[in-house]
Amino acid sequence: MDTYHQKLEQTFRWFGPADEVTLADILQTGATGVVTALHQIPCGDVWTDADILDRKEMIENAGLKWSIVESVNIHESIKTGTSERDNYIEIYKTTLKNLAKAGIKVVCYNFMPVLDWTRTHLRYTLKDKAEALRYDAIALAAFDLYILERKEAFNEFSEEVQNKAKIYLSTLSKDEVKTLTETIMTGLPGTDEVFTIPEFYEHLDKYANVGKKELRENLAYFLKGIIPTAEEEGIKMCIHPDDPPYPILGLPRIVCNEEDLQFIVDAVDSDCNGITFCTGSLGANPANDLPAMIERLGHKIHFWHLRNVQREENGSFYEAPHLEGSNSMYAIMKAVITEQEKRATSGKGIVNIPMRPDHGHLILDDIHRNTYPGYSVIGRLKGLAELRGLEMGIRGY
Ligand code: DNO
Ligand code: MN
Repeated sequence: MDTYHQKLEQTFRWFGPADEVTLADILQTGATGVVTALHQIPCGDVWTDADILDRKEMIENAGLKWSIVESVNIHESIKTGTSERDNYIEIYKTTLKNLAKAGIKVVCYNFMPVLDWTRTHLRYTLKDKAEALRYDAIALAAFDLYILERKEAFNEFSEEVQNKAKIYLSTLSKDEVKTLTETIMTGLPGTDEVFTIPEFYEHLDKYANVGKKELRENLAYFLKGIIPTAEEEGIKMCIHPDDPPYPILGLPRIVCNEEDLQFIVDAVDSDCNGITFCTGSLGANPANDLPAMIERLGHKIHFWHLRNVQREENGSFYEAPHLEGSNSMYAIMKAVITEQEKRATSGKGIVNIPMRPDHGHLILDDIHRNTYPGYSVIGRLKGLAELRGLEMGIRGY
């Protein structure tokens, strides 16, 4: 096949046998690849050959391919830089070796302290009655100031935001306060983990001396530890950006913009030290010029997360339809295709880089399924179908 005519590899995230979305459903979306992880294994434990092969066989028996691991999560000791980190880095390397043995060679991870991605609302109703994930900066401030009661927060938010947050909180019922708390305190995707406030404070304490500089150093230390193994095994590591792309709840964030991504790829200069380019996460910051970032960092991108957000006031946003919202998916897709063509010409890098529609709305019968937040089936299928058409339209065939 002419390499110029290679399409992006279309993938779909699956949370494993516990997911309401089945592999048979995924096959019908037209995706050929599955993005999954062994969510049942606690963070910091090794992924054994047997467990990996079992999952791989399950996926292949359904007529699909396990294209990417998302994520092999990073133990908190690595992020905070404690003495146990070397042990956890060794475990991480063993997992990478075991994945390589099974032929799984792209691994997504993130370096967000304590919480993974954060939202304040999981069922925000749009005009067409679809339900979307939303991050309301005032609701987050209300939680931080008056529910978590974090002292430093009073120096971090302007008086205007503090007032708005107080008013916002006064409109909530007891149940709504509980829902807001649980939504923000949700831990790793694919688990039912929700932190209590005392548990969250325990974690927060561990970051007392870890600011942006230290967190960057700890990420560089981790990369120096694992990238040589990734190179030996032919594994492409790709870091997922922080979501939202700015510090929250007193925790530092270091994967928010081009400068951060450049620091990361420079920390260890290797093709195996790469990026998951998530347009939804990075796109929540209006200063991120996504097509320009793709042009400059493209050669380090091993995985595309394509989705859109509608930015609102004060850093709030909601997840918009894939082709609408604040970022031009047309301009993004053009930049993606340009990167592919560069690779096809130079012969360097995977040409049909995997993409997934990332999140989707709750639409039609999605409402009746108990899927993980953001990971509906019909909503994501709609996003995938739109992106597939956009790609084909831009290519002209
Ligand atoms: C957000 C989503 C998340 C993401 C993980 C990265 O944009 O893609 O579910 O996959 O936080 O490891
Ligand atoms: Mn993403």
